[in-house]
Amino acid sequence: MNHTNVKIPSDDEIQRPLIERSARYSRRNPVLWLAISFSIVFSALILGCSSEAEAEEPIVSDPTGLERVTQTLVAPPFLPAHNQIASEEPKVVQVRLVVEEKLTEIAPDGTKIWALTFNGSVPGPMIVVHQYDFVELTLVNPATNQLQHNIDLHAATGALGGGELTLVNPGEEVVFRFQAVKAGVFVYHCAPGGVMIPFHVVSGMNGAIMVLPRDGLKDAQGEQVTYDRAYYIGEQDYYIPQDENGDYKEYESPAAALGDTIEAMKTLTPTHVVFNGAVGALTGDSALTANVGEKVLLIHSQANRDSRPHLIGGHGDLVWRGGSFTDAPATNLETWFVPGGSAVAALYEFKQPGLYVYLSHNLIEAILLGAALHINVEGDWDNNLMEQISPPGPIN
Ligand SMILES: [Cu+2]
Repeated sequence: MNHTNVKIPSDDEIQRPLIERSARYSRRNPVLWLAISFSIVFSALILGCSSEAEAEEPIVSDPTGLERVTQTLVAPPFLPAHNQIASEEPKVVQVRLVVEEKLTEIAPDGTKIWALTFNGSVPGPMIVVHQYDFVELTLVNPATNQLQHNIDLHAATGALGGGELTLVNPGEEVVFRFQAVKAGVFVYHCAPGGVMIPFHVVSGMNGAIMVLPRDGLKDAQGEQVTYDRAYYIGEQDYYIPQDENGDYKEYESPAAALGDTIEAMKTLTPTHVVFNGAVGALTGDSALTANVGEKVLLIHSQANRDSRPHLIGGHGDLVWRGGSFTDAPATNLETWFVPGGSAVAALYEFKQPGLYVYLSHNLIEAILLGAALHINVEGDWDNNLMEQISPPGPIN
């Protein structure tokens, strides 16, 4: 990509409009801040609808004056420690993503890919902030890597979602800040230009960020709803080149894999579709866990391709279609849709114990290509909800 004719704003230029707007909403005026908070809560109570509160003037502060916190990112399917409801004014949340190019096994048969990763995992770690927080992201590209990388965050506004301001060569790091003005779950991914964009994304270089409303999630009636657990499921389509015998090929480096992989990608037919990086990554001992009576938030991202998750034996009690927390969630869905390039959140309260399968309800992709995981749920069985009246036996 030619970056020479793209004007990259100076730090001063980035800050100026924020500082100008901050005159009204400065943290240095706690009384005003309290009044704003009250007006949002009051609107939500009166109107019973978060979207009305969202229609308020955006809260913009001078980010340089705000409290700074560091978020320790963790590998999916887990989320970093976070509060569901923000009790204070917006913060500057510092996160660090280190790019790792690593030969990674993606299936039990030993198939390997040069995974291009944020922090070593496919998908990259979930970032969690609240609406109007500032995310200050350090992107590190160690000298041991071969390729140029960057990050395009769908939660960010302007400059290719950060892609123009974050391009780093091996041996460089960059610090980048954006304000999370939209509430929802959003994909982020590497987008270094040209064919490298899909190549990096289908090599694993994508993740998600959750931007919670400051006063938490709301159900379809606008009532506050909280979750007991949250898991992040990143769906990944891989296109592994095959030799003349149909065996998957292995390469010396990501650059060596590029040509053949591009040809495999052009078929638009993935060889693997997996959750969290590898076939069976979240099954057996690595299955997700929950208890009967717990509300579990499942955040599902797909950076490149459409998907249709389904929880066998359960439902999407609340599904934030398209990932937006500003809109009221859909209710009681059997299967929901994740458009390629997005993340979607679904909440389910488990009613029965057992080993649940959560999969793509393209069942070919689920069973033959890998898009399935297990959730091990403990608790008491409710015969009223389901019971075998008589066991299998001879036909009368
Ligand atoms: Cu990259």
